[in-house]
Amino acid sequence: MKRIFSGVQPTGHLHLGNYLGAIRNFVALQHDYDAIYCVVDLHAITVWQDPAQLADHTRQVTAAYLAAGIDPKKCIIFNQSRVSAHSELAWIFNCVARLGWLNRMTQFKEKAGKHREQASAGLYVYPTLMAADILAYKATHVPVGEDQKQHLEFARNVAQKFNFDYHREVFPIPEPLILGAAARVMSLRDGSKKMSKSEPSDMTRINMTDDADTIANKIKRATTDPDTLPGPDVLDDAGDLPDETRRERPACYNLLGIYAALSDMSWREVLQQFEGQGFATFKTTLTELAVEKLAPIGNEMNRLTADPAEIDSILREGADRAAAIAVPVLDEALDAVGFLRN
Ligand code: AQP
Repeated sequence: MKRIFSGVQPTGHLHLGNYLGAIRNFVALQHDYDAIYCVVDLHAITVWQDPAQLADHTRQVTAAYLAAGIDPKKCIIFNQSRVSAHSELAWIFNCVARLGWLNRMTQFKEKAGKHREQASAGLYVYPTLMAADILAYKATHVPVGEDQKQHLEFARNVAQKFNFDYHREVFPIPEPLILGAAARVMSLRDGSKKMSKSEPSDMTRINMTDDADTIANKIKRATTDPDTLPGPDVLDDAGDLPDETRRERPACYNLLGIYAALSDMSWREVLQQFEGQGFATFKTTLTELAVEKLAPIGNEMNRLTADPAEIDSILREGADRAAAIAVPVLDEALDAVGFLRN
């Protein structure tokens, strides 16, 4: 049986990047895999989260999963903190993983920034918790974008070392599921920064729950440059956009990339369609498409979160189903380590 595990952190307003880079893929994968989709609230608190908002953000991620089309009967949807096997296994993995492995993690360096001494210890050991998330379910595959490849490699190393150290094949080695050229959506105000939930300015992102007027206003005010839109001659022989070309006009290619992802068109088709046009016309067409694709999802998210009883019951039931898989796996690990348990 092929099983995937993936998650989204409840750290703020979900945006177009979360949808195109993650949630939309989750919807597609549920048909081919035994899928477990988690709202990773333990990961979220590696950076300060306001307790008054954490529950609402957790419900918002759940609402996004459901509104985008994830079927809670087919998949398991739950919030991580309810299944304590994640934390218990993570502690064991803290003792299996080596400091040298953690020191190499680029995401810690990026997120901790210049104030490394002030970062939480949780942020530093984030990869061991992620390894526990995946391995507690013996997931065979993990959908990963570029930014998570290193963490998956870490989880594979943890699984291998645990099996070796304790002389038992408890954990299968999970494989990455590379999702084609995943859209990396950048900030609307700065094409060199990724669109992000925790960025203070709301104008940098299109939220999944933004209404049509808000989407139109944000796209209208999105940063552009003075040139007209490029044609397909900027692509390489394989039809891809070279990184150095993207860096020359990051805001322009970000908007075109969003259009390509939302319309399911190739770069070539999009560039052919808009070659030589000004940004004003293109932005109007992009707004229409974004509203068409996002409004039904946003409306359903608003309906679900207005009365959270349905969400709460899906999360409760999902946690029971998740624990039914994770607890026996944790037991195997505890036995392998040699803890006295009877
Ligand atoms: N801008 C993005 N473009 C494409 N994919 C993105 N993802 C996030 N931002 C973009 C994907 O969304 C999933 C969930 O991410 P996460 O909640 O684990 O946190 P993140 O990657 O750190 O996302 P954010 O939105 O930037 O949150 P904050 O601000 O809290 O750090 C992942 O699959 C991610 O690749």
